Amino acid sequence: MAVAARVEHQMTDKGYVPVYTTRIVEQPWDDYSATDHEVWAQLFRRQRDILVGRACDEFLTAQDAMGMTAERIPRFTELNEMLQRTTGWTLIGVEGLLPELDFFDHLANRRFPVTWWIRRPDQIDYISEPDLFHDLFGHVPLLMNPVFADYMQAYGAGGVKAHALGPDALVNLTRLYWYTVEFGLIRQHDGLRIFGAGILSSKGESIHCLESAAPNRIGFDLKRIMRTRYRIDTFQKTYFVIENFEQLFDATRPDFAPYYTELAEQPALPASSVLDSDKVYQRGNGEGWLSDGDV
Ligand code: HBI
Ligand code: FE
Repeated sequence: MAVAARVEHQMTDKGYVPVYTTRIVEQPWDDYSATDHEVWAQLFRRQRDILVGRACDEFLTAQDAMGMTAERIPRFTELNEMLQRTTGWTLIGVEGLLPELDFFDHLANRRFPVTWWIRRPDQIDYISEPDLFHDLFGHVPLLMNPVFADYMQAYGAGGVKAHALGPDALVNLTRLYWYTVEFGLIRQHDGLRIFGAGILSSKGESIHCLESAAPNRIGFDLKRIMRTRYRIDTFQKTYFVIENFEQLFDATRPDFAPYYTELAEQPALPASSVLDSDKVYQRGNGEGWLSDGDV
């Protein structure tokens, strides 16, 4: 296992939490052990099997184009050559979660922080914090898509502004990231597909989000999302569905400040709520649409 003194713990009002450094680290590629590469290989094969027909075409195509394979943990330097040629993003190595303002500032400058270490074999099915597999496998391929790449930068710029406005604005904006970049679905010509990295890096949720009758699948609506609470400890109760990546980028064109003011007057919505104004999508998998009767 590649190791470094990466985590310290600190007692806060949220309990005993890990605190990471904000420094940028060079990926210690030569230090990855055979076990690290095996964990990558196992996760990579398992997810690719599940994601054909479930992940959006843009994701699968980009992942292949980047040369990500099960064989070995990718080198950031190699992925960066490809990203530079396409959308101009740069991956930077980090120890783990960054303070929000640091994170937003990187995105606003087209730098995507990637955790350098990979989970242990006993954490294959679940890890509560982002590791290299989540960050690289889940987030990086779509940075090759020009429209999604611009959306990520716009989100970062919006984050820097929200941070200056205060904690309530930040709560609203963070929900947007959660319900799009992490847990978003997209409607493709043949049915609903996944584009959110939190789903793409999870075996259970990749199946649940499309095939379970339990969660809501609701049309993307910016202010609706900004009002909606989310769960970090179970599968999502609601997924929001975009029609295409342009819709996502277009939503970030306006200044969000008036939205935050408007939303401050309204109560937050529970994660599982459905409103009369919601566009509700039927459950769909790679085989196309299912009618109400099939659910
Ligand atoms: N830091 N490295 C890293 N990766 C994230 O996804 C991340 C973060 N810091 C904050 C954060 N995400 C969330 O607060 C998002 O809402 C932006
Ligand atoms: Fe993530």
